[in-house]
Amino acid sequence: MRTRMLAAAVATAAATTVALLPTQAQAAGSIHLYKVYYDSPGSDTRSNSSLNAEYVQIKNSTSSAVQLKGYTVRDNTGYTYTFPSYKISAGKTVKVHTGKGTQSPGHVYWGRGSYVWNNDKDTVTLRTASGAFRDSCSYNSTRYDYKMC
Ligand SMILES: [Ca+2]
Ligand SMILES: [Ca+2]
Repeated sequence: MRTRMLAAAVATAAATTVALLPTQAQAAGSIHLYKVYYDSPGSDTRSNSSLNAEYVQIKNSTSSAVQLKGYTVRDNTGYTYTFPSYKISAGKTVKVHTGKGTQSPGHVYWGRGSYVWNNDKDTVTLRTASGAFRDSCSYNSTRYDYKMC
């Protein structure tokens, strides 16, 4: 009887530890900027496909899905994209394309008719729906077409 109670106590302790794990993993992860592809391949013709080859990629490194509705991506000039309802799964990324398109898993569209990310230098700023700062990513080089943030 005593042994059985001890086993039950150990099982309870183990269950408590498991229940705490997601919180700890979430604290380790974040919603952050992953990559900015600021000079789309080829001539900058402003075609929609060229505009969409310019994008900012955001990653969810937490262990939970996160609703991004109201999150904003802003450039140095102040051009701002506000996320519609979009749930990003744990460990996944989403690209914010500059041009027009239909939202699909991993892709949302700013809907602009001109580029937003300067080819030489700019700063990407990511904020939550309440305006809290999440991340920023700056670059200052024409040697590369993109930057891993
Ligand atoms: Ca280009
Ligand atoms: Ca800009």
